[in-house]
Amino acid sequence: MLSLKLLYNSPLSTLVKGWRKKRKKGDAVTPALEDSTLENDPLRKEYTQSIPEAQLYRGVLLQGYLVPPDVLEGLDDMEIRDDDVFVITYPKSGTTWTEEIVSLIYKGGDVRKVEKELLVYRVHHLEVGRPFGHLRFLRKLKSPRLMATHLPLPLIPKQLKQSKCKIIYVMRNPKDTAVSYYHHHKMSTFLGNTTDTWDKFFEHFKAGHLVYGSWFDHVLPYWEFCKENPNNVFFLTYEELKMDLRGMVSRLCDFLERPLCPQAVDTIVRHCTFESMKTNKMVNREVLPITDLFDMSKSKFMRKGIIGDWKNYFTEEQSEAFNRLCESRMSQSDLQLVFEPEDADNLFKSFGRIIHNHPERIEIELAQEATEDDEESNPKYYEPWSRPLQAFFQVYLQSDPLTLYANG
Ligand code: PPS
Repeated sequence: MLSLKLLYNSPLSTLVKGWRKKRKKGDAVTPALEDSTLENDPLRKEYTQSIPEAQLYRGVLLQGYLVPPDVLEGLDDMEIRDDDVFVITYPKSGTTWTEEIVSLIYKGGDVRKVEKELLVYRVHHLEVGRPFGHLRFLRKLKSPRLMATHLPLPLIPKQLKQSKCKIIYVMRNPKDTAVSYYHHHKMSTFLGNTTDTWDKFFEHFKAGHLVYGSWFDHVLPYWEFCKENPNNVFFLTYEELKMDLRGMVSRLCDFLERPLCPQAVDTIVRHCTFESMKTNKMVNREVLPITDLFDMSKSKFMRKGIIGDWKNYFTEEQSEAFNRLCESRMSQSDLQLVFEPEDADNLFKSFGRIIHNHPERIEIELAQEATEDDEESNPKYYEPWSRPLQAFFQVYLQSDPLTLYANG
């Protein structure tokens, strides 16, 4: 059994750290605390100081434990295979959930094949791994490789952006993501087991200080990337998994070109409910090759698993301030966010998907548009590709731009 304390805070750490070459200004990876701009930003500095061995990879803050700099430096040129599968997320967006589903799809829905193997050995993290030889390990994996990353789009391997391999991007509404990430910071040794209050954490999230950076900088480029590559990038939301797990598992089977019989899909659905995953030691992080990654007395990894928990944390002012931030950061985007289970339910009933501008949804919308008598006086549905018009609707016509639906 390995321990982070042993790896990073004992004489053994000189091996791990000493082996890391001294990095200088201009390198792709540098110690985050050497960033001179921190001096002008005390709040960001405070957060950066709270992350053990924090590092900057091309300007994006990353944890220091178990993210070896040589891996980051080798990622650009990593070879990607056409049959690789990647799950990509901003942290706390439904990574584990999607990984377990994908892993089971590749095992033909046979849960016996995952009962005794930890998820971390079935779906491999791109940038988080063993302190030595992680890239080599990934290179040696047999196909099809199932992998996951939290890296923002500009930082993923170059070939991954051009490859035919399958990418599943999972988004969760940023308010619930923030709350889940807050608890994750409390429980995670590699994030410093923060004792910050929610109010302080919220300020960091809003300002984009956190490990892996700003939620908006993560999600929005991937959304555009998905629209440019609809055949090999599937954009999925946590809320969609929550509303219709069966439907989304079936869609994932289609996307991955791994058809399964209805019984196998049912088995995956039963296995991947929150209740089932919460007690499943192969996924709930209670058993891990490194023993002290998480302090489960602070929070459980499988914590609540719901849409809308943010309402138990955000004050009204925080919620409004965050809505304004969404408006300003997303006014040019047609990406749909859903913060309430009821809204998710309504969208699902109307379209079978939450994501606006998803190819499936465009078809339904176009059909509905065709039946509108007077489109101009009732701008309920806008042409998904008409960005300026849409931005206008979002900003000026909607009482709550976050539901992204005009009134009426
Ligand atoms: S991580 O650390 O980035 O890999 O975390 P990630 O797996 O992305 O997200 C963890 C949150 O997902 C919830 N989760 C689920 N919710 C519903 N159903 C299922 N099956 C499920 N599996 C994981 C998990 O509880 C975390 O959310 P919160 O809100 O903290 O409960």
